[in-house]
Amino acid sequence: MNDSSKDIGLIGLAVMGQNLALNIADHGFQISVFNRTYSKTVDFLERNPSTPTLSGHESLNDFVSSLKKPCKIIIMVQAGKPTDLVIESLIPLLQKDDVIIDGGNAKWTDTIRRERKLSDHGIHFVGSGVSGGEEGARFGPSLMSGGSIDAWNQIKDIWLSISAKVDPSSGKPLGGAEPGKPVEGGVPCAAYIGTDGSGHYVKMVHNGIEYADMQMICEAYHMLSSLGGLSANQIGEIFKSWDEGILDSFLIEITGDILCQQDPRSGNPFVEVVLDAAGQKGTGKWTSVNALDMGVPAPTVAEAVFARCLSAVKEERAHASEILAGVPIRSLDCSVDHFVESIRDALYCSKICSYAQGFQLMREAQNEYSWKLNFGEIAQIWRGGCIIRAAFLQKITEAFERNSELPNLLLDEYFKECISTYQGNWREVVSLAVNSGIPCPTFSSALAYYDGYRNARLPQNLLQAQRDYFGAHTYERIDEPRGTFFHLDWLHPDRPESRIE
Ligand code: NBP
Repeated sequence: MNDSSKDIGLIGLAVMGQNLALNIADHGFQISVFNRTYSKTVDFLERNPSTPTLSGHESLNDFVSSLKKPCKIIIMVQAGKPTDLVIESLIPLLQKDDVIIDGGNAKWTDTIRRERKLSDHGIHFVGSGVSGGEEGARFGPSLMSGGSIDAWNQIKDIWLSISAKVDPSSGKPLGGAEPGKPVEGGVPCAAYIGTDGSGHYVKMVHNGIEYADMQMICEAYHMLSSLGGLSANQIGEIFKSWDEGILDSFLIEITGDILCQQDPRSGNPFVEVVLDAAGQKGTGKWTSVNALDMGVPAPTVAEAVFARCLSAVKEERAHASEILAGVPIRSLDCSVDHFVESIRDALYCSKICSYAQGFQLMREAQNEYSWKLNFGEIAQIWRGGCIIRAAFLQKITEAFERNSELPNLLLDEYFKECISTYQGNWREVVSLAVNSGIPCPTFSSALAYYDGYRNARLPQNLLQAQRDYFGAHTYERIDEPRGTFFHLDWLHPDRPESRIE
């Protein structure tokens, strides 16, 4: 029925699109859906007969005609070329002030390009990061939207309704939603991030931080197992207890469940039958490449990406393991309880550093792209729905409430105190791992970042001298104003240096 009565349309009925459509319908909005392969639309509608607010169309024309004006259309298809193809097919059917929302994992630079192109047609474009995977899409994702404020105002009611919610006083996620029974009340985990690609940029940094969080957890598991001699089940119980404290988070919670799971086939711990070769879809790499492009130190995210790459060359590693020597595993010179506590402290300190890097990256990006980001609010909307949801994010919101211009999270009073208290254990854990030949790339890179950031003088004085020696790249002096450059004639180093204007 093409009566132009639907509140919103959605294109792309794979897992994310289907779940988001049901979530929107649950909240009482009338929604039309469209999929390139029509049989999937039919199948989807047949599986959800008791959702009266949902309808589907075989032709794109009929789909667009079914929407209230100005039309609002969410695209949930593969990022990249498929997204461009869908946008191209929509342009002739849309009118001025209509809104296209891309909920896929688009690269922020693509979103900037698409927004510019569509604005030439008078069509609004919102690049909205959707976090939380399938479950988030179904029961409440975290939504990070970038685009014009006019476009945001058009979609705001729907976005705030369908997003995850957190308790306003504790900041804890309000969960427990069931199909057809959305969570009532709470603070929505959806916000207007800024113009053009800002929403997708923030979603990308979120994913980069997620890579680091996951790798840190793996390193903790590796050390508890190899150095602590603990079984998967014992480590699972430790993670469950950690979920009650400062590390309280979705990833810690699911790690506890995973480690306590038995393999139904062999009866062994499930985690031990899973091959140690990680995959990746690219957002961690984008974050790291962008950090390198902008010259922002985000080594912990990059190490997490490289750790996946190193894991992926499984056969090569197996071969090398028969050739390359290591060192014996050291035995603990403390109680297992103290060791477990030290790993927890090291994990927390490393996590603080990787978030500090992520927020520094966003700070630099806002200058690069003239965005105005609200960092406290970004941490707040990550509290629910997201894979990285964690109690710890409330501390980040509070840090930016104390000082919205905070240059680095490490300088906030709370985080400064945490690291000051826990760093002894962090250093012990890293040194024990290094001395036992156990790789801990994110724990150790976070520690190097911390030590680098807190040192007023680093050895790059020598590096600048080397650069001047072989390439006449010049150097600044500690006894001259910044921005004044010199070069020494290294063939005649006794001659006075030249000042480079
Ligand atoms: P996929 O990324 O697997 O995309 C499949 C959908 O794209 C299908 O509906 C397919 O239609 C449609 N599609 C393709 Br492919 N090419 C198309 C084209 N040229 N024209 C129209 N439709 C086309 O689906 P997903 O896993 O649901 O993810 C959707 C988006 O959400 C992606 O950008 C993804 O990165 C993002 N995302 C995913 C997750 C997650 O946990 N999976 C989380 C957050 C964000 P067809 O049925 O005709 O083939």
